[in-house]
Amino acid sequence: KHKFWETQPVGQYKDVGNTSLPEGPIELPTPLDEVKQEPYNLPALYEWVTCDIDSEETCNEVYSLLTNNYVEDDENMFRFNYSKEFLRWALRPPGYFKSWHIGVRVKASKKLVAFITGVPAKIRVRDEVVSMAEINFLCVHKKLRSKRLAPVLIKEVTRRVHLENIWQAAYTAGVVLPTPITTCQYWHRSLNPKKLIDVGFSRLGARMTMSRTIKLYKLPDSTITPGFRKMELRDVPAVTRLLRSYLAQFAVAPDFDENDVEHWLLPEENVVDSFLVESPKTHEVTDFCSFYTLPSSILGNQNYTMLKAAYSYYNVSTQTPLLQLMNDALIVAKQNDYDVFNALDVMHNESFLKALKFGPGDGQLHYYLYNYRIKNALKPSELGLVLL
Ligand code: MYA
Ligand code: JJ1
Repeated sequence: KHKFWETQPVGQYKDVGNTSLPEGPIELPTPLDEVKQEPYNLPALYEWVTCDIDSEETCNEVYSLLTNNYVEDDENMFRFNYSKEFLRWALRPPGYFKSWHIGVRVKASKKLVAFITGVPAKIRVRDEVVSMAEINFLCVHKKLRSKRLAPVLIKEVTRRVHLENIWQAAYTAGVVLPTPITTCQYWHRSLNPKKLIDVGFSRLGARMTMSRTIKLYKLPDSTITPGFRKMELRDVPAVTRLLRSYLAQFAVAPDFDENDVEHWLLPEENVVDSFLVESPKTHEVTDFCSFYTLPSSILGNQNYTMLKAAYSYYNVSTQTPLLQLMNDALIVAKQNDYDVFNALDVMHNESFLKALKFGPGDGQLHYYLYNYRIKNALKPSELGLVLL
C-alpha cells in the first residue's frame, strides 16, 4: 500500500503494538564515506538546485511555487501562503545548512517545480536529546503530481542530512503515513466572525444570527494581565529558563538553548510574536505566550483574497492561569487584525480551547519521526513540539 514508505526506516504498520521492539534508532548510522556522494537521479528534463534563500530572486521563486502549489484544506477553499520573511526565518535557524534547501528546476526553462527543506534541531525524546532534521515545505507543482517525484525529494534530503552526520528527522503532514507518533486536532477561535463566515471558513451556528455571533466572539480592547508585554532581546535568558523547565515534562519536545530562543521566539513583525508576564513586584518573567503568522489565500472569493491567521506556538504559565494568558494572546491578535487564532491540542492546550470558544476544525495534523521508534503512540498532550 505504501510502496515508498515500506522501504524506509520508520515505524511500520506491521510493528504497531509489538512491544519487543526497543525505543530508539531503527537503523545505525553508516560511516560518512559510505553515504552516497552523488544526488539521486531525476527524470531527464529536471535538475537539482540548492536554493539560496538569501537571494531575493530565489526567495521569490520559492514563495510563488508554494503560494500556488502548497497545502490546501480538504475542499480546496484555502491554501497556506507563507510570507517571504517567514520562509527566511523558518529556513535559517542557528546552524542551518544551505544544502538542505533543495529545489528541482526544469532544465530548459529553469522554472522551479519542486522543493523540500530541512533545518537542524535538537529534539528530546523521553530522556534522550537527539540531533535531528526538521523536514518541511515538501511541494511538487500541481502539474507534476503523482509521478513519484516526492520519494526522490525525500531520499535526496535524507542523503544531504546524512552527509552532515545526522540520522533522525521530525516532520508533520496532513496525510496518514507509516506511522504517526501522535495525531493532533486543529482548533480555531474566530476573531473576525463576519469575514470567516463570508469566505466559508466557518458557518453560522444553529439558532445563531450574525449579530449574536459577533457578540459571542467579542474580546476586550486591551489585555488584562498586569505586567503583560512584548518579549525583548534582554528577556532571552529568562524565557529560555522558563521554556526549558516547562518543556521537560513532555515526551517529545525541542531542546532549546538561548540561541534557539532568540531565533525562534524573539518577535519579528508578521512572522512570530511573543509576550510575557513580568511580575510588577519582583520583575521576574513568570509566564509566556507566542504565536506565528501564517496567512492563507482564499481561493475564488469575490470580496477577500487573504485570511490572516495566528497559530499558537509555545506557551508557559506558572503564575498567570493559562486561560487568562491565552485570552490576552487572543486580545493582541485581535488588536493586530488577525481573522482567526488557530491551535493544536498539544501540550496543555486542551485546558483553554473550549473555555475560550475555540471550535474543532476539519483538519488533523499527524506527527512523525524518521529512523526513531516510539513504543506506543503518544497523546497529543504528551507532545511538546510545534513545527511551522
Ligand atoms: S508536509 C506538506 C506536504 N506538502 C503538501 O501537501 C503540498 C501539496 N502537495 C504536494 O505538493 C504533493 O502532493 C506532495 C506529494 C509533494 C506532498 N509527506 O510524488 P508522488 C508519499 C511524506 O507520486 P505527489 C511536509 O512538508 C505518498 O504516501 N510523504 O505524490 C513534510 C506516496 O508514498 P507511498 C508523502 O502527490 C514532508 C508518495 O509520496 C506526503 O505528486 C515530510 C507519492 O509520491 C507527505 N506530505 O507529491 C517528508 N504526501 O506510495 C518526509 C505524499 O509510500 C520526510 N507522500 O504511500 C522524511 C525524513 C527525511 C529526512 C531524514 C533524515 C535522516
Ligand atoms: O483550516 C482548516 N479548516 C477550516 C476551514 C474549513 C474549510 C472547508 N474545508 C475549519 N473551519 C471551521 C472553523 C470553525 C470556527 C468556529 C468554531 C468551529 C470551527 O475547520 C483546517 C484545519 O482545521 N486546515 C486544513 O485543512 C489545512 C491543512 C491541514 C494539514 C496541514 C499539513 C501541514 C503541513 C506540514 O508542514
